[in-house]
Amino acid sequence: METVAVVGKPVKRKEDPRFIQGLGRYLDDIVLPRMAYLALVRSPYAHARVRAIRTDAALAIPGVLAVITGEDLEKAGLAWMPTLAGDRQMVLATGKVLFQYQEVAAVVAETREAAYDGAHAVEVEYEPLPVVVDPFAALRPDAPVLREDREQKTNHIWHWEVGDREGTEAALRSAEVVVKQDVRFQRVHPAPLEPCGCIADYNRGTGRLTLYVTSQAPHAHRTLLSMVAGIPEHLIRVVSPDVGGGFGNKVPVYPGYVCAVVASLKLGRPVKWVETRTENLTTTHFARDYHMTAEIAATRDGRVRALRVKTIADHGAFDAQANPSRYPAGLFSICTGSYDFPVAFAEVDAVYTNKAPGGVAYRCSFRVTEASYLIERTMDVLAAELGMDPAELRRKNFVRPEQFPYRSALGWTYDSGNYAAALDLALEMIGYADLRREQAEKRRRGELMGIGISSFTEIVGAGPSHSFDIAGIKMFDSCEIRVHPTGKVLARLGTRHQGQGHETTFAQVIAHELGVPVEDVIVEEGDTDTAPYGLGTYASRSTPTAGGAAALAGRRVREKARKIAAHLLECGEDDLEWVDGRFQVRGAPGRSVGMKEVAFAAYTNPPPGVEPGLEAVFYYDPPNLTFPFGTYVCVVDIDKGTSEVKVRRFVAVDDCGTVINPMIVEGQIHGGLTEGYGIAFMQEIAYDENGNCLSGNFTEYLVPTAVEAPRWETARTVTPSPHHPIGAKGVGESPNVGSPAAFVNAVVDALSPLGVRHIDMPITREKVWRILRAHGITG
Ligand code: PCD
Repeated sequence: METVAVVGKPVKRKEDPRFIQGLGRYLDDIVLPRMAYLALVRSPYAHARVRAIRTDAALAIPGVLAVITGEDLEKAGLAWMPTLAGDRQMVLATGKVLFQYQEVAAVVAETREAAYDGAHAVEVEYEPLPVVVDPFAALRPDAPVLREDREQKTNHIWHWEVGDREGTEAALRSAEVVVKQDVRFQRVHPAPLEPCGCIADYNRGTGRLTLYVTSQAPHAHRTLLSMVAGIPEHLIRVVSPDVGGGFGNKVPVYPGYVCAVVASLKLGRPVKWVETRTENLTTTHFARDYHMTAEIAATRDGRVRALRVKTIADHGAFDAQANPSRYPAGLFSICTGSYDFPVAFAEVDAVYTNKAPGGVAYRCSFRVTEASYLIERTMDVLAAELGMDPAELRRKNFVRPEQFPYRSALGWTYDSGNYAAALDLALEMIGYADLRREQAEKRRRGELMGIGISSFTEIVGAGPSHSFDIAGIKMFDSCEIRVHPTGKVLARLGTRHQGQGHETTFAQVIAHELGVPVEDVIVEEGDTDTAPYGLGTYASRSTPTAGGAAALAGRRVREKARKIAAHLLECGEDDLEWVDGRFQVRGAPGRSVGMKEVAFAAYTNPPPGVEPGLEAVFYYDPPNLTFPFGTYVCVVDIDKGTSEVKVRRFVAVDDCGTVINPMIVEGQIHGGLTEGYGIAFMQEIAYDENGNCLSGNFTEYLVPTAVEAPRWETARTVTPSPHHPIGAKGVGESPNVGSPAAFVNAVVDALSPLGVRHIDMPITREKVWRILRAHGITG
């Protein structure tokens, strides 16, 4: 079937036949000749001085080839690596360890088993030191200084602020109503099903290093590796094979990668390192861990006048957040959300503790989830204070459609939006008025039912080069299109999907622009030897950036195709119109050619003076970010006997502008809502007072399955981005950004007759039980 106008169609995912047949090629599927394995020795202590490391017993184990320690790396100048946040992180411990399971030594062996046996046989002498797990305690003057390597002798890392401090303060002082709420976003983890890993393959013959790695950003990894290890960039090839979920976890560079590279350089053999689930949960990047306080000033009749936010950010042992350079707290300043605050001020202080480093944007455009949760939670606190319906309060304060492009008090220019439309649709779908009546009735009978609303605004598509870079590299993205003589198309992009469906959606965009069937376009990502330079896939940036590049590269191909078409149709270029995916002579619908004929002519019969071939590359630097939004409504019933919170209904109305593939977008929403559900009710990376991680596997860190997940009801409104080439905004993160507040607001609403105003996540059954028991409702 010839499908041409394919943007907006639920095209089946081109990648799925290989995935559902088990024919995907993930990192651990790759086995190279003479490949050795690497395992890491990790610290059992959260804070300790390393007195000695003895490797003889490990080296005596059959099959063990080498043991690498921090001292060895020091000689190569690689004991520490720079982080994206401008800090540095130990690759292997030198002097001391700063968090439990920190990397202490690496053992390389002929087999994976021997590598692990070797790792167990490395003897490390530790001298335990006092542990600091609480960031507030870490800031006290008597707290032990964790990072002795830094000049600054405190655990405070940095202070960041934005907005109008005095103006906000004045508005708070003179306000008719002020609410203040402490809100914690607990430490969570992206926990992709496939953990992180790599194979470093240094070839002494060619001098080339190939790094196969579970990477969301292969080009950035190549450049960073070249800068850190001093290997010329053209001698490095980074290949990110099929990736089994990224969720931000596969953006950073981890010590295991560096160790594998060093081992391969040392041995001249390929070296594979794949982490275990426990290593993934306890050492690769966590997310969130923000302790926030919000204050809203408002009028009695519910008009917001000011927002003030103060945050303590727990960064663990190293400041290793993956953020664009200029934004130490990511895009947290989107915390005014969907509301027209005349003035606002936000500040964040980052702190070291004896916990794993990170601060990755887990399904979140760099701290947007924290911001969105905070404002959506606090708006409900304000509604409760005013005795106002939370939907009404939101509607009253929304940025109105005619205000776009809207400049927020904290400096963002929102591209487009219609917040009331999404709210109205969601309320209508869920039957809001009836639910409130039902709730009133149930309350009279002492039953606990709650309705929670979240009208979030996202900010995705990092980003415009005027403000976005990572380690100096501007955050554009790219697409290269080659049209073969028979009209079939190969497209390569600088992004790297991990399950999102780019092989389908970008093929749709390109097919649409070229007027070819979507089946005829193959999309490749992830190999730095072939793909054009791009910054990768995270922060819902692929559609806003590479998606724009795909459309514009397609149009660039079409510009050349027009010359060839004019030659074939023996007319002037200006006489041609682009109609239904074909070049047609104006006023003569019978005379037309499609891309297939043009492509053949490009190689067999190009017009005089026109270069043969038909290809184009486009590096797209977006003028602005895109601002997807939506309203989620959740209905819960709480069982007073068991303390179970049952999500009865969940309606999600999303607006991501032009939709490329509605089926894929729907899948993205389901996935993100399920993750949001896990965060709201089940998950926390927790530590005891000695810094022992209590959430090191899937029996302690719970991942929702189809059994727990509620039934999602989805719908959409469409407000195109005015600046994106096809009007699309990102969407992958929205459900994770918007949903936690909807869940929590619903539970708090259910318990509000008991005087409950806020509950921190995860809302476990135990937490609910404690509240019910305190009110004598349950035994
Ligand atoms: N789309 C469409 N339309 C529109 C938009 C969108 O269709 N309008 C689609 C596209 O194309 C793709 C998807 O959808 O396919 C998505 O997109 P976006 O939003 O743009 O995004 P991206 O960039 O692509 O991706 C990223 C995201 C993120 S960020 C995350 S986390 C997650 C999500 O994505 N991850 C994941 N989703 C997912 N899925 C899967 N399957 N897997 C994964 O891993 Mo970060 O920052 O990284 O944390």
